[in-house]
Amino acid sequence: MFCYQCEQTARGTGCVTRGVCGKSPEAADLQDVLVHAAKRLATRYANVPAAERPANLAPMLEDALFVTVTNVNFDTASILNKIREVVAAAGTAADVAVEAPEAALVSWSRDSMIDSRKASLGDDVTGLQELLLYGLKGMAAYAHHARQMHRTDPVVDAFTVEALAKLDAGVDTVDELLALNLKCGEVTINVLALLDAAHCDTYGKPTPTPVLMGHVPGKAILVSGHDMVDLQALLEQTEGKGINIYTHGEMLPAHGYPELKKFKHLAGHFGGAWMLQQREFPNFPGAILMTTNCLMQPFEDYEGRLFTRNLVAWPGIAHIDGRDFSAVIESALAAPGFTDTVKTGEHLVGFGHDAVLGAADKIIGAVKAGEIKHFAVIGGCDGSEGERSYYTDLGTTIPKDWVILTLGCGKYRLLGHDYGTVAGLPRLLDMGQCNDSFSAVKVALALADAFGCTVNELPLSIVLSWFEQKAVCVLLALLHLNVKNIRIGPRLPAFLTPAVLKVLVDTFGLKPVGDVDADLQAMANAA
Ligand code: FSO
Ligand code: SF4
Repeated sequence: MFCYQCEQTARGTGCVTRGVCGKSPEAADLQDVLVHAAKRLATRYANVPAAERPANLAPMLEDALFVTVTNVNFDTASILNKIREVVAAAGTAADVAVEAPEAALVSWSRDSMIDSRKASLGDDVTGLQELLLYGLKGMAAYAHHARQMHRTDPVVDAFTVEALAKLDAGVDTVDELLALNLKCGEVTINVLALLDAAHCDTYGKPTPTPVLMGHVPGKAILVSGHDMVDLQALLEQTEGKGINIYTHGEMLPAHGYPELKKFKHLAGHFGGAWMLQQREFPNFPGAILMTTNCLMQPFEDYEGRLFTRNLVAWPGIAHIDGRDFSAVIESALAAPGFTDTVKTGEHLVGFGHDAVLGAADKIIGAVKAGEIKHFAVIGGCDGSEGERSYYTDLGTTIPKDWVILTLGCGKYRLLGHDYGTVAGLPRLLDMGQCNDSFSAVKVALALADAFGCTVNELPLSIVLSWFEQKAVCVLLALLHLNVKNIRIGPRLPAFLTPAVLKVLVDTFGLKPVGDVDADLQAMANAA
């Protein structure tokens, strides 16, 4: 195996024996075959007019890519099924045997491919090809969510086919690859807008809502991941059954949606970000449902109460096809449930673009009066490295007249601190999941409009914490919008070479996070 697609990659260079994430070499190699098959499938239809392509082409490509995103699917049997499906659809275009795609590993492996690509194309081109592939994976994950809510966009579907086919053809010029990466960012904005509209139309616009961080007595189900439709179905199926539903990780923002918070048994939130699950899940006395990433290797003390859904899978863990959650409910009823009440705090969610822009006059007035000096967007993914304390230190050091906008599971680095208020507004505004970075973009564009300037001229700094491929597509989206001086950390992507980084630094002022005080000073000076 060789994998360097996420931030926690081994030694900062690549996982070669087993993923730091727990991915086995067999699963890693099969994921590479799946990506390869997806590229071949895209090639088969690249020259077919969009209207004549099979209806299942775009969802099949999306799912194939989403399966290979970090912390989604670790199950070789499930990945093999996907390979067979994609290879069958690719027909003769695929050079992988339908009956035994494992055999493809003998002649085709990512190891040799990366090495031979590096040897023939150079590190820069290979790195840019990978950047595009990972951007596509992230975009596919969000497109999958939108599709679950029956929202699709032909531009997104067409770009997925076009970009995968280009990668299959070995697109090899730095300029073309940079353009394709920025195009991936542009199309990501379409996807984020689609998903935002799907969530807001279906569940109502998020409104500021305090969430109990803790639990109350009673049977319990914990829902993790990003899939609101799964959560809604579970809330409906558990109504009146004496089971409380708790959110975990990226499900926290669900409490802000009117059509979800109306369920009285959506009782609170349990735990911190994804990487704490092996420590926290043993203490959850109920069933646990992983709707999407981030899944870690399950421990014995909760694996019997753990369920995966949709594309998420771990060998031997019960998987739910469709949205009949009877097995999860039975498991919750059989488990002891909570016997006490614990309240570790309260967290305010629900500051989507509508809620923030609803206070636009107040915000603009406060900026003009000098009460609000700066906006800092601090968000993205969380992860387990100690260096991520940078984000906590940054959030708690930021001057009292700065407003902090946060989103994604990176927000957990900021929770547990009283940020107070500024100009009558909470200083920490939780905009939602990582996909709600669309809200941050909308707010930034609206502020720029109100002040008659560009986003880069606003007193606004963006500090991203990245971990997996969804963060890659969000970064590409911001670069497409020509947002400059984004700080990114805790480490730079292993697949970006110094030369490619130099292009990003020279063109966009992209910079790694550094020392908190020096970074704050630089942000203040840039405003
Ligand atoms: Fe986090 Fe995981 Fe939402 Fe990612 S839970 S790390 S960017 O999958 O998707 O923010
Ligand atoms: Fe390693 Fe990340 Fe790949 Fe897992 S996804 S194998 S941790 S680089």
